[in-house]
Amino acid sequence: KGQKPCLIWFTGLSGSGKSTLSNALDIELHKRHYHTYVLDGDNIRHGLNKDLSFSDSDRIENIRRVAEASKLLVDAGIIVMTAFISPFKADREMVKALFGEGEFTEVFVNTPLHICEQRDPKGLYQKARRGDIKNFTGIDSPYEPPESPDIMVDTSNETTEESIAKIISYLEERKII
Ligand code: GGZ
Repeated sequence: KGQKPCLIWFTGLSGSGKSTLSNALDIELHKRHYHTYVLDGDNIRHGLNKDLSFSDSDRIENIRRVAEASKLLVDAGIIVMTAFISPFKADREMVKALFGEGEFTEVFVNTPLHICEQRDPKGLYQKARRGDIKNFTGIDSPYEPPESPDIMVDTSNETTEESIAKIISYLEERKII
């Protein structure tokens, strides 16, 4: 199968839809017989990175390790998708710099904060508003939006299928898939 191993990096707030989209894209690419893997909080923050908190410096280290792990998987020939808030522009640029031309695609999941906060599937925003959780992204910890993402989606005004179609067209146009 003519697959170009690469990294598809989702960035956005908690509750923006990064995990949903990366998992839906994973299913779509599997159907097309590509070898893929998704890295997200569930398989990274509970394992490799379980020693890390949500301080600025630990978020930086979280993203650095995710980038290095992604690089190994891409070297092994896999299409990797990652779903981390990755709030800092400098860290996302560091990730991009680890990869060659055309090997890195940044997807900005630009769902507005008020929608993420309404969804609040784990009740974390409510806890953050009450002060029960400190350094919560969008509440008392910054999110630096990408200025020129390769792809921008907003799960509050498009369906998962529409967002996935956008990403698939981009990958096809660039001959990544
Ligand atoms: C942001 C937090 C925090 C704080 C716990 N700030 O919606 P979720 O629950 O499942 O996704 C969030 C996840 C964010 O981890 P990342 O590794 O993606 O963050 S970063 O890229 O900034 O390192 C949220 C949960 O962890 N969570 N505390 N204080 N999100």
